[in-house]
Amino acid sequence: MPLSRRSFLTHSTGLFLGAASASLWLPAAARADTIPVFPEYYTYAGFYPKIEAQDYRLNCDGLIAAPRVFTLEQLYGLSKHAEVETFHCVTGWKVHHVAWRGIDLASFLDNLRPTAAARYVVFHSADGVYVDSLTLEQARAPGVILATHIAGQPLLRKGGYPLRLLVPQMYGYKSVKWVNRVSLSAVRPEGTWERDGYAANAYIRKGFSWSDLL
Ligand SMILES: Nc1nc2c(c(=O)[nH]1)N[C@H]1C(S)=C(S)[C@@H](COP(=O)(O)O)O[C@H]1N2
Ligand SMILES: [Mo]
Repeated sequence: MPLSRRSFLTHSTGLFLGAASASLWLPAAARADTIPVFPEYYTYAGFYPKIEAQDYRLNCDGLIAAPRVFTLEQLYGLSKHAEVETFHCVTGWKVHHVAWRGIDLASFLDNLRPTAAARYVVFHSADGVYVDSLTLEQARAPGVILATHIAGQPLLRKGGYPLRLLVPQMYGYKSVKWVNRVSLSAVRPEGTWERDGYAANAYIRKGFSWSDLL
């Protein structure tokens, strides 16, 4: 996504001010107890689902021992994995030092007992539109969580409340917001961004990005 003229001016000013002052005017240096401001809160569906805690359910189905349904209370009970990560959007922005808490996906999947035929984990959003997937191996990688909290507080509505995937090794488009269904499958459905030509295996590439200048 090209920089708008206004944000280019902001970037240029930042370069003149020098690196030392950068943390004063950017979300990059968010405090651990303050929810960091993301440059964008995307909604491919065109709206932010409004999900009430008591109505929310996570449905797990497909190639697992038996279908399962979790309430938010049950999920909060499993949400024990804390980590701090840089969040990268493929369009160029990133947010440093984001403190997440969530459910370790590897152990969650073990608990669902995928059948031998299961190869992919498909994440559906309550927005009814957005979908993405991981291979079972990618889903079991360290740090991959179903996030419930950011900076010690429940996710923001626009940030995926009450549950979003977080795949720290990959670009943000893999990290489905408002997850309400996890389905194990033998085939990989095309993800929302893959339809537009983006990689299914969206590992973050090292190298130049505009936001490195911030
Ligand atoms: N349901 C849903 N999940 C989504 C998106 C979306 O539009 N809808 N956008 C993705 C993209 S491209 C990115 S970079 C991150 C952005 O997270 P944020 O919207 O919390 O900043 O969410 C991802 N997950
Ligand atoms: Mo993104």
